[in-house]
Amino acid sequence: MTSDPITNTNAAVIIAALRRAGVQRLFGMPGGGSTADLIEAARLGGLPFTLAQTETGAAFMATAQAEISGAPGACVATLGPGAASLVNGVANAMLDRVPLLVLTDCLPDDMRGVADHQNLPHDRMFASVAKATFRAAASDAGRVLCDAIATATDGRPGPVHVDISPEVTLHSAAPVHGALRPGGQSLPAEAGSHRDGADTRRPPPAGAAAHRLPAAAMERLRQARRPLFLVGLAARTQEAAAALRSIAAAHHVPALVTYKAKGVVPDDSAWWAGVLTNGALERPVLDRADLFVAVGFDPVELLPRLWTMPQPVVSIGPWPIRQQQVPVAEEATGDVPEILRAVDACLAGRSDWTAEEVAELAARQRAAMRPDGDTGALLPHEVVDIVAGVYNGSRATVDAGAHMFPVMSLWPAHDPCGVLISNGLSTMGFALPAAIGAALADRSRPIVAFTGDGGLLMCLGELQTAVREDVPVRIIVLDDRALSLIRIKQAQRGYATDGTGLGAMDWRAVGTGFGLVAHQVATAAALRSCLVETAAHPGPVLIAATVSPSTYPETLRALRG
Ligand SMILES: Cc1ncc(C[n+]2csc(CCOP(=O)(O)OP(=O)(O)O)c2C)c(N)n1
Repeated sequence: MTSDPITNTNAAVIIAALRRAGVQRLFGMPGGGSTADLIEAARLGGLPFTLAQTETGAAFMATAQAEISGAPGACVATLGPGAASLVNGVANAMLDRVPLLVLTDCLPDDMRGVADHQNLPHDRMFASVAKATFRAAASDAGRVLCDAIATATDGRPGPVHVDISPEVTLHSAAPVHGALRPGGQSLPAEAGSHRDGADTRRPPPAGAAAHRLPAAAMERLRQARRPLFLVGLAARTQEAAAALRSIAAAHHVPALVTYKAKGVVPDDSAWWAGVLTNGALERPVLDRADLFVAVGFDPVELLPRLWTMPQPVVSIGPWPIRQQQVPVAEEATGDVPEILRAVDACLAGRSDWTAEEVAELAARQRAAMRPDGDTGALLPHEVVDIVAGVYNGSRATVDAGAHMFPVMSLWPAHDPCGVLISNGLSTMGFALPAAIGAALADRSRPIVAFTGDGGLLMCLGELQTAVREDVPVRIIVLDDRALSLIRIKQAQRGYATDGTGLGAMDWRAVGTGFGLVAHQVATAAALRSCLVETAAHPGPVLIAATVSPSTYPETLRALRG
């Protein structure tokens, strides 16, 4: 005898499987079918649910939680339009290597191939942006969920889609027998196959031979006089960060960090040598190295340009990097901190790098991100410096656009995942929902969301989510009334600026209309005092800083050449 219609159904089993996998919260936009069953089962099963205003916003929120927790995220959407609206969020998880369970409603078996209304081929739709796509059956929903979770987390992490019809969610639960089958069952033909040859093998167990550095790599490390760490997204664990910091200090090995690896080696470390994008700004650092030790490095984070550096690359990561862009001389795959212990043992004493030299190289890069601009106007890098002065130590999220350049070079990150950014996909509309997802996982300190005005307009409805959930998010809008990054590219080609002007917005009215504490400022002094005044506010705050984009072209030139 059950006390409600959901207990002992597949919906409850699915929610229990998500909780066992470490999912902390479910995000989504429901439809009437299986999503309603899942939300009810989540309520009864102790998994909180947060309504987002778009499906992609829900995926970004879940992704942010997954990035900072290390456990998978999960989101739900209805069939047809809901699934279609999820695609950008799923693509982001794919290219940013984030384990994400994507659960969509679908037509029941007897209506597939019969009804056209809202009926899209979800499996083919998600095949290009997910590691795999599954369809749960009434008899094995629990098992399919376990398979989906294993596929999302095995090897190189990524999103996995599962179609679940209401006849499945409401069916009584079948017991789940047997072991998990990674990458397994019901991958419908090509839909479940891996789009780009992503390797889903589990890393070998600790201590296995594959954890040891190849002999040739050991020899290179022994010989290197100027080794340089290239730290990437898969090094974002406390253990890897601790190992890297200790080797850097003991052997004088500087580190370039990718956007997603900001904080693994903190910006205020003596061995922080800059940000790696495959652009021009970090080139003087690369040029002085004689060996690159890539740690958790995934070239998905690089600008799509040829890698022109002649030095050998030794790559260390939790999964093999399959790519053509950066030639890798030797590769060690497995437990990163353990492999780093072997690196530590190979490196001979202190390198030829000096702390003064690294400090000077880093200072030059920071100076290039603070060029002169319109006199009297508030400049983007001033905004970053002023916000950092008040929120130093906070986590930040960053959107795509020209404002991203000063933020990524100047924001002081202290911890792995201290900065969340969509870098593999580089999508707009990420910073606000990601900040909400992160704040829901950790309310202990405010989180700063840096966004352009264009990027915020793409996800404006999530201001309502921030208010409803009462999260301590500080939304800093770098308001330049334009899609500046694209406008610069128009100017470079001698084009007019059609299609990149946004016009003025009354951001204070927009923010207060949604129920936020909101301010619009145009000077450094006003920004500083408004940040200080609102710092203790427990809920969301929006501060639009009217900035001059006059520094962006020079910043972009310095960064990318
Ligand atoms: C979803 C999406 N659409 C389009 C783009 C291309 N794009 C990159 S930056 C940018 C302009 C961003 O404008 P804004 O948010 O105002 O930031 P700004 O460049 O002005 O700092 C555009 C359109 C993108 N990255 N993502």
